[in-house]
Amino acid sequence: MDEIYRVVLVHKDRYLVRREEEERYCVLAGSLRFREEYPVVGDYVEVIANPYGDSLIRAIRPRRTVFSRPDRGGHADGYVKTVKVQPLVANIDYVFIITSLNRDFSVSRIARYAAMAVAGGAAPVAVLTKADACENVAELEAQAAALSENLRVVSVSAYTGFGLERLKAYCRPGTTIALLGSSGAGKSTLINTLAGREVMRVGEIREEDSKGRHTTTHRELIELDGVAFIDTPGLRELGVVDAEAGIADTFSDIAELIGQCAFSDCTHRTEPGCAVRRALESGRLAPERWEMYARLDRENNWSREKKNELMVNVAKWRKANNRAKKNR
Ligand SMILES: Nc1nc2c(ncn2[C@@H]2O[C@H](COP(=O)(O)OP(=O)(O)OP(=O)(O)O)[C@@H](O)[C@H]2O)c(=O)[nH]1
Ligand SMILES: [Mg+2]
Ligand SMILES: [Zn+2]
Repeated sequence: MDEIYRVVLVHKDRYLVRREEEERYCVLAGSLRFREEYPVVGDYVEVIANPYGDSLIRAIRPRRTVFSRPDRGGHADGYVKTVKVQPLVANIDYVFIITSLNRDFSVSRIARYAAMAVAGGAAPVAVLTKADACENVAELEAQAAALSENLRVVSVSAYTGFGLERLKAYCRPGTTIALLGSSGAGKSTLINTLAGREVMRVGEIREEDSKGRHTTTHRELIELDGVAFIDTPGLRELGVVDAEAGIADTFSDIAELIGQCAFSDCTHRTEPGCAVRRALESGRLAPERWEMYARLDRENNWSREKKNELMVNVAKWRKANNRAKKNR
């Protein structure tokens, strides 16, 4: 009989899975490997238990939500051949976008995470950390809140406990919360604070640029009082892919304007009846905001093209492979 477990940690090709208190290590069934279907932390999987060694993951349950990123195969912008969609965590309710209230604070970065969270079906919450070390918390909080009417914003300090009560409103039993953001933003510290003990290792940040040193190296699911938290290693940068809905939801005001343009394929440059231009000229839409949107939109389109190239390549390969088989 197959049992349903949840993936809590991935170690190369071994998976630590948990069901209630019971944990076991698993490997993937050949059929999954063949189809290149790899479980991620947060996935529910069907397991054939083996009392003598590694158990077997036979199938991945359909994902309710997912947080993904574009994988550019390690290439720099100009050299990217193809973009793949890489799921990082699955079946999450909230994405806590962990951003420190220091030099590392960036609204456009929050926008990327928010767009990708919504794109995968999860609700984004901007969690602004280290409020104790910041003199203009209210100002930065207002900047983050102005990003999107669909984004919730909470400032916290793990040191003083400031804001933690507001954060606990999201931590209902049965909820899964992924903590994502740059290295050194305080993801692991926050989990430790919520746990009231050290469950995750915490690292120092460099004074000169407020950046962290990638202390957390694996994505890991930790359960605290029925709430599943997924700690993740800091991401250097987050691209966008398949994010149309997420971008439109984050910039709902701009999506609405675009819907009012006279031409459905308006490029918002010189066309008559462009609602975006009108809003920019009247000052109703700030140019920085438009630029932030436009950059994400361009990047998302670029990812889509690169992704399609990948599909074309796979199709070509299949065709060639079939031809070779026939000729054999
Ligand atoms: N002043 C202040 N510092 C904090 C707070 N929370 C975390 N820090 C510090 O920030 C540094 C980085 O914290 P971590 O929790 O390791 O950061 P992380 O996001 O898990 O980093 P990675 O695991 O590398 O992705 C540590 O030196 C923490 O002590 C806070 O609320 N206030
Ligand atoms: Mg960490
Ligand atoms: Zn227009």
